Amino acid sequence: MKTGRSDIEIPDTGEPEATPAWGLAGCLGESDIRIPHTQEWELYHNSFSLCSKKLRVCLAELEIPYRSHHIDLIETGHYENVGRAYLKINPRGLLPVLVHKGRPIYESHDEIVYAAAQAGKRGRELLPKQPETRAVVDQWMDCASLKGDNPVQGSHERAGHCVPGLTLPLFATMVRTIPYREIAKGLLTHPNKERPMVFLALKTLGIHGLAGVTPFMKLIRRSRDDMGHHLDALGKQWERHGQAWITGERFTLADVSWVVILDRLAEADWDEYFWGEGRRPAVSAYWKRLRERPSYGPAIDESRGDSVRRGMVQLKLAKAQNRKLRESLGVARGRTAKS
Ligand SMILES: N[C@@H](CCC(=O)N[C@@H](CS)C(=O)NCC(=O)O)C(=O)O
Repeated sequence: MKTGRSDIEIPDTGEPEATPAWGLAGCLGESDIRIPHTQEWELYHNSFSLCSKKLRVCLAELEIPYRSHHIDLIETGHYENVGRAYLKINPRGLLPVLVHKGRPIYESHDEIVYAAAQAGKRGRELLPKQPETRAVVDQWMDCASLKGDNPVQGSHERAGHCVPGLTLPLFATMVRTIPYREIAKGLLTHPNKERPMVFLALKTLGIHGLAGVTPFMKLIRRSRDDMGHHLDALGKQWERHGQAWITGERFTLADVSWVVILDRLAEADWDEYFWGEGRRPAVSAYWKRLRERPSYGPAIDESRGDSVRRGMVQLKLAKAQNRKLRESLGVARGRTAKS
């Protein structure tokens, strides 16, 4: 598996071939897109992006080798995802995109199902056919997904939609060293201007200014409370079967979808709040098991770039120094999550 960077070079292929694609592309009328490729599987992804991590874990678990195209996001340096070259791969400027024999598959929850469906026996293990087990996989995969156009709406229904709000403090520390001119490029070219607007606001406010902005704080608190309910529900899975993984003894796509959620909570310094000091012991034990899987290191931990690591340190420091910030996030001493 190659995980290094690769600049995208997309030759002009003239008229696209009429080949159906999976995922949202079909709904958007982009189904004719064909991507020049040299390998059966290629992945356009970003080291920090939640949905990209899901694909890297999935492909590692399925033992599918792929050609890696690392695309920067503003959080990791600059808006490569809305540059001309990448918009030819995904006109919405979003990551990840899985390319199979030149066909792009969009939407990470569809991509992992597609990959498993192509992966023979190992694929059937990760995506069991047995209807009751499959229903459990679908339920937890869906809960961890980011669906629709508004990533911060629907946090009550899906843990995936709690993630952007809970990542705001980390975004604020990561964007600190990104020049304003890079964010301005996003304001000009991003298909969804709200996204660069949020980064502009976070850059201007800084982590210490975040606590004073009511709409941001409301979003964080709502995401935090909804995530708490999702984790409580997740913990109940182990009351049912007491085995290692979400559906029982087998690691499935449900676990692929959840390892990245728990990793982001840890990355954005929420792990102590949600499962520290004996809170949610089943979730805490599950998180430990997830980190022990051979896929976790290469697909997630070792791919974490310097910008993320720096942002994580800055965030802990800011919280240690700023009581108002801690109190606004609900993580001040004595105001921790319920057991
Ligand atoms: N529903 C999509 C969500 C894709 C998405 O929002 N990706 C984020 C990274 S996790 C992205 O590309 N953001 C780019 C930007 O906001 O500029 C999926 O599951 O693949």
